[in-house]
Amino acid sequence: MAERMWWKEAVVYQIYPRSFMDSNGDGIGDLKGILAKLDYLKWLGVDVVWFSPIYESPNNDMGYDISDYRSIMAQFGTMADFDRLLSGLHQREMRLVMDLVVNHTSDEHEWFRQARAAKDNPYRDYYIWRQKPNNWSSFFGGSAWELDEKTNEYYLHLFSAKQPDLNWDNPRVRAEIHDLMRWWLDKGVDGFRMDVIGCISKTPGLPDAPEGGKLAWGGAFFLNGPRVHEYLREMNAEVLSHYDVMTVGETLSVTPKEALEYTGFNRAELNMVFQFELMDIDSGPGGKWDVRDWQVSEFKRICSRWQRELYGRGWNSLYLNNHDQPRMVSRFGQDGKYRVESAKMLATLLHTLQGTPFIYQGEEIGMTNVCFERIEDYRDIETINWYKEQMAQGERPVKEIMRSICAKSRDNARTPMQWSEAAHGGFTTGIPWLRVNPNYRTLNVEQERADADSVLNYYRRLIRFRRENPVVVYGDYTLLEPEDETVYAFTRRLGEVCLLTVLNFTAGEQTFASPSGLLPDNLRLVLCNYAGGETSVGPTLHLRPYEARVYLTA
Ligand code: TEU
Ligand code: CA
Repeated sequence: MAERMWWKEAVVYQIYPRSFMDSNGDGIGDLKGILAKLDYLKWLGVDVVWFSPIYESPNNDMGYDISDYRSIMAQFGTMADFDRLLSGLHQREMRLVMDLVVNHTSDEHEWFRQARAAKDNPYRDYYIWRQKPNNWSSFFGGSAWELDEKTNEYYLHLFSAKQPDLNWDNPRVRAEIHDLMRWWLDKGVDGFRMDVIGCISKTPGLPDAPEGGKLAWGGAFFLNGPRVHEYLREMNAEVLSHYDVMTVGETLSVTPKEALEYTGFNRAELNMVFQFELMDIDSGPGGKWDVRDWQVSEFKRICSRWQRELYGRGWNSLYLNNHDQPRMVSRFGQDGKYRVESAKMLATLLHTLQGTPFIYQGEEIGMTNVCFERIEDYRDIETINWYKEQMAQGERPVKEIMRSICAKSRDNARTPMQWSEAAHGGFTTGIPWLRVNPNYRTLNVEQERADADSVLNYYRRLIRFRRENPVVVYGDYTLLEPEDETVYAFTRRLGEVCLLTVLNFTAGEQTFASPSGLLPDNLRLVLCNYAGGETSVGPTLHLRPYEARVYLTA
């Protein structure tokens, strides 16, 4: 059994502060709003809360463009509000993980203001400058280079032009980052989620991407780059190892083998990373907007590879959605007739795989994608840029463009939290910065709290179940029937204890031939998203649409 650690046993809840709870009617979620909901989080049973960025920011990318790492965004509140929030969490025995966005800053950060002022400014080398851009495209469309008129050179921005990349090869930059991390840790925060941390080391010389025309994807030269592990080991030695914290790195396009280089128990880098293989399952060759069908066997293959390859050597993070992804129930389940059943089925997967589960706000009530009809209703820079680019190219009908946006826009996840059937879901008394999903009247926290069979109360049960059964945290993993295209079934074992999860991934009834010979005969049903099912494991299981069952040795 792996060494016991609090962050392995924890369930994490991600808050997107802008959309969680507005306390003063300006339509923007804030820290006082979160403070008012701490008892809700405690009631739900989560152990750790992660805040998407709350630092001072011009909000070009909704807080992922930071202009001051040591102050709170005025729209969200004050440092005093933050201190109250941190102690409120700690009093309730919950911990706080902050978002650390240090691949880039805002162009309004003091370092960049200085850097762009003159070529010989001492901050110039905090960023990455070239007389001529290379051919890399940015994540948010267009070139990854912007001409800065004053000094007539280009700076690198892997994201928007208002997010210049920091130069991690400069030891002064690294020291500054270590300092600001210590500053938050000394305040008492319990760890960091590290934004695109796999992008911090760029290949020297910044070579052109070989294929493609004028602009091309340069990922090979900055994803898991040459010095990334050196920088993380240094960060660990300088900062992290001096505190009892958890860390999770966002690493685009990592394989399990690469993930072990970040999270291996003997590596002294990070505790876990977010992988994207599962998130890419419905993306075609044209990237995320090129939506394609996916197969249950493929879904199982991806999950199982991560389960097997990290077991005993590193640690998995588990997530099915976040602030950048569509709502899991709309994407992997069904948000119509079987919304409740399929949300619970996916929740069962999230809470019984090996790894630390991350719940994204609203997931626990089964919130769905939104699909605004008009582009004007979207706020996300990635969505808006892509829309403009597509319209300018004029190759795709607008209907088709909007269909992709409906399926994949990040705003699907960012519509305000649905607390009650009051106007705007009880999120604000004013006009929300992003429209609330119109289904809030029948889909909200208040209703689900009162309903014993709700998605919300099912999440509570799952969280408690995980806490009470170490096999869920530390047990090994075996996939059953890999080729079955309808059912995902697996076992977890720890010593004599065996857990069996069986999930129907379809809207039809299915039968599942259980390899009963391979299973202990004292398995008893402990969790199910339907009432009145088979309580023991016979040779054939009859599953209702999106049925989820968990059995445990008696
Ligand atoms: O996301 C990294 C990232 O690559 C995403 O932009 C992703 O490609 C896209 O959202 C898929 O739709 C992180 C943050 O989570 C995201 O919110 C930020 O916009 C981005 O970094 C820049 O900081
Ligand atoms: Ca507010």
